[in-house]
Amino acid sequence: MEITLILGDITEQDVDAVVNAANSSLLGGGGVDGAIHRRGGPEILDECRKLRAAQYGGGLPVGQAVATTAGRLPARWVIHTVGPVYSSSEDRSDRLASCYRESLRVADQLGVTSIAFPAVSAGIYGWPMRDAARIAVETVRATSTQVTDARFVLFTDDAYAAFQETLAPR
Ligand code: AR6
Repeated sequence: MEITLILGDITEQDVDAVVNAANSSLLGGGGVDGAIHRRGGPEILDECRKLRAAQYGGGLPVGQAVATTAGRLPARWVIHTVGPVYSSSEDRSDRLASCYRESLRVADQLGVTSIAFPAVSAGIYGWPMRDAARIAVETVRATSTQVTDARFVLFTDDAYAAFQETLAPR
C-alpha cells in the first residue's frame, strides 16, 4: 500500500472512499463531518438516518465504521467512523486505532482500493496532533487490506508536518 499526505480539503478527494470523522449520532456536526454533509448534499444524511433507524438505533459506537454513498462528492463512498474524545486521564488510543482498522475493513467489504482519511479525533475531539498522526500512520501501515492508495488529507500546515514527521522521520 502506498501512503501519501495531502494538504487540502478531504471533500475534494477523487478516491473510492473518504472517511468521515463523525459522531455517534451519525446526524452531522462541525469539522470534517460538517464539510462532508455540506458538499455531499442531503443524500448522505438520508442514508445515515436509515442506518440509525435500522441497525444503529443507539448510534455508532466509538471505534467502529459504517458506509453510505457519497452524494455529490467526487468519492463513491463515505465511511463514517467515530473517534474517541481525547482524555489525559484515560488512554483511548486503542479506540482511535480501531477507527482506522474498521474503516479499512469496511473499505475491503466495498472493494475500495483508494481511500482518504482525515486526522480523526484531532479537531473538535481534542487529540494532540502528533500523537493522532502516530496512531493513524502506524495503524494503517500495520493493517492488512486490499486498499492500495491511502491518503491522509490534512487541513493545516501543522497537521501536515505532524504526519510527515511520523511517515518519514528525518
Ligand atoms: N478536510 C480535511 N480535514 C479537515 C477538514 C476538511 N474539510 N475540516 C476539518 N479538518 P474534526 P474530530 C481537520 O473536528 O476531532 C464533528 O462535529 C481538522 O482541522 O473534524 O474527530 C463531528 O460531528 C482536524 O485536524 O473531527 C464530531 O462531533 C481533523 O480534520 C466531532 O466533530 C479532525 O477534526 C469529531 O471531532
